[in-house]
Parts: sequence; C-alpha cells; structure tokens
Amino acid sequence: MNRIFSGVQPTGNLHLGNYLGAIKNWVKMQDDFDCIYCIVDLHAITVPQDPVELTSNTREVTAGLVAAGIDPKRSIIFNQSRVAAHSELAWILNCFTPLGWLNRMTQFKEKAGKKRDNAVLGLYGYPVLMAADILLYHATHVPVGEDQKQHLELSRDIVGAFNRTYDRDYFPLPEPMILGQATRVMSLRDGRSKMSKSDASENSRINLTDDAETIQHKIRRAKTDSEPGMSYDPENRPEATNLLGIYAALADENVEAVALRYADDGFSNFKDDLADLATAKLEPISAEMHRLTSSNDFIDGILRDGAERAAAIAEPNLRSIKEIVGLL
Ligand code: AQP
Repeated sequence: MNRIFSGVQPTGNLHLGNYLGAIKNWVKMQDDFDCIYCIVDLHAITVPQDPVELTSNTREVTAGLVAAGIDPKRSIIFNQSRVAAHSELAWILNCFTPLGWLNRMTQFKEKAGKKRDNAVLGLYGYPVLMAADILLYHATHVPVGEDQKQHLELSRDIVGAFNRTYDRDYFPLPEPMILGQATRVMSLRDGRSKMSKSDASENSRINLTDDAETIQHKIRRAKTDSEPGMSYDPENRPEATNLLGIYAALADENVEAVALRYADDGFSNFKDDLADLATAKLEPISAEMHRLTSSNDFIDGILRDGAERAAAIAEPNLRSIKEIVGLL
C-alpha cells in the first residue's frame, strides 16, 4: 500500500486553514493509504516556544486530529521528537542539500523577516527536517496545503541528490497531494495573507476549539468589500473569494456553484449562512476536543503507542540509509 506522511506544528490552536487544507483530507485518506500523521514539535522550536505551552499544544493538536476523525488505531499519530531517527536523518540530508536550494525557500524569507542574520539555523534547515520526516518512512504521497509545495519540491530534489550519489533508486520520489477546495485559506482580516496560527489577531482565524458563539462572531466581523453581491474573483475580491472558498470546502460543493447561488446576496446574508454552516461542521469537533483534553492519559497513550509504531518503521530504514552512506 502507498504510504502517506504529513505533519502539523504544535505552535498554537489548529485553525480552519489547517482543517480544510490538511486534516479534512487526511481523514479521507485513511481508507486508501497507510497513513502516518506527525505532530512536528522539532519544527515548532525553529521559532521561540514556551515549554509549557508547547507540551499542551502537542496534546491539543493530537486531540484535534482524533476529534476530526483520524483513527489512532488505523493511522499512526505521534510527536516527532520521540523518534530520534528524524534528527539523525535530517543531519545526513543536510550533507546533500546545497545552500543555494535553501536560499530560495520563501517560508524562511517570510519567517526570518528583515532580521535575517538573527534567524536561527534550525529555521533555515526546516525544509531539510521535513524531507527527513517524509523519507524516513519512504512515504510515497504527502498531502499538504499550497504553502508547503515548495518545501516538498525541495524534498524531491534531495531524493534526486541522494539517489544519484549512491547510484540507486533508494528513496521513492514523494508526490505532493494538494487537495480540496481550500488549499490556501486566507485570514478573515486580510484576504491576501494566509490564515495562520501565529497571526497576532485572534479574529483572523477560526480555531477548531472555538465555540458556536465565537465562530459566528468571527465570521460576522470578517473583512468585506464594497462591491454588490458575492462573486469569485481572486484578483479583485480576495475577501469574498476566501469566504466563498471556505463555504465550498465546508459544504463539499463547487466554489463557482456557491458563488452563483449567492450572486445577488450581500455579504450580510452570505455570512449568516456561512456562520451556520461553519458552526454545524466545526462545533462537534470542538466539543470532542474538549472531551478528549479533559484528561492527559488518553492523549499521551495515543502518542506513546504511535511513537513505538513509527520507530518500528523508522529505525530499520535509518540503519539501511547509514549502511548506504557508510556510517556503520
Ligand atoms: N491557511 C491555510 N490554508 C490551507 N492549508 C493550510 N495549512 C496551514 N495553513 C493553511 C496546512 O496545514 C498543515 C499543517 O500546517 P502547519 O501547522 O504545520 O504549518 P503552517 O503551514 O506554518 O501553519 P500556520 O498555521 O501558518 O503555522 P505558523 O503560524 O506556526 O507558521 C500543512 O499541510 C499546511 O499546508
């Protein structure tokens, strides 16, 4: 069976972008793939993290995956730092990754900002650790949102460099899977920037832990424009386009069909319907997350069991990689 590997950072609340761009698809893939879903805590520490919050976010993200429908018995769910092979393989792959490739990564440029010399080495090497995550399990398919496409291309380049160096087809080329109607959900406060956990504005995103009232409030306050009616126009109407895309993804409908249905409605009517739809879809997940996080034991058990199953695949693979490189 083909294998999926995908990850999510425990850097804060899971939001609608994570759900529609990644997790909703991950749930469906369990029927057709051998799935490994990783809480990438080593990636999270590439920017400063409060230790207590990092631990609690790791549990909360795990609860979010399970509440959204990932079955920890069928799929492996674990946190990255428990399987040391990720860090070991990342070091090996660092030695196959020219700096020129990393210099092109837009996420590093965005996250490092203007003070690039102060950015840490881990942030620069973030995509190499991501390549290690994927290649350690010989994953064939990687479901991601649009924002991670460039990193996945880098993983494919690293596979090419490694396989060429040792003149064998050792690592399979991982295929990106950019699925669904909402591969890039935008901020509710600015239709041109990505919905993100690290956005300072709480109103920019809908968290999976938000209750019905908060969801309704955030959607009603979402930025609008002054055009009449709703229309799908990414270039000129980013906010309307984003809200229509969210509706289509939540309802599993075609976005053009949704736009046509609301062509004569103003933002206000559309937002009422979107708020009802979002509440109906997200409230059960939020309620289940609260239930699951009421005791740590259940979540910690999932992560412990997942790490054992992940290590059982990762460790023999790392041994054969080391043999190829001449490290034993
Ligand atoms: N806005 C988004 N729209 C669609 N997909 C998204 N993803 C993230 N944001 C959106 C997808 O969710 C998966 C997990 O992402 P992540 O949490 O590991 O990293 P991220 O992309 O850096 O997410 P954030 O929220 O923007 O985190 P911070 O603020 O900490 O950097 C990935 O598949 C991603 O594509």
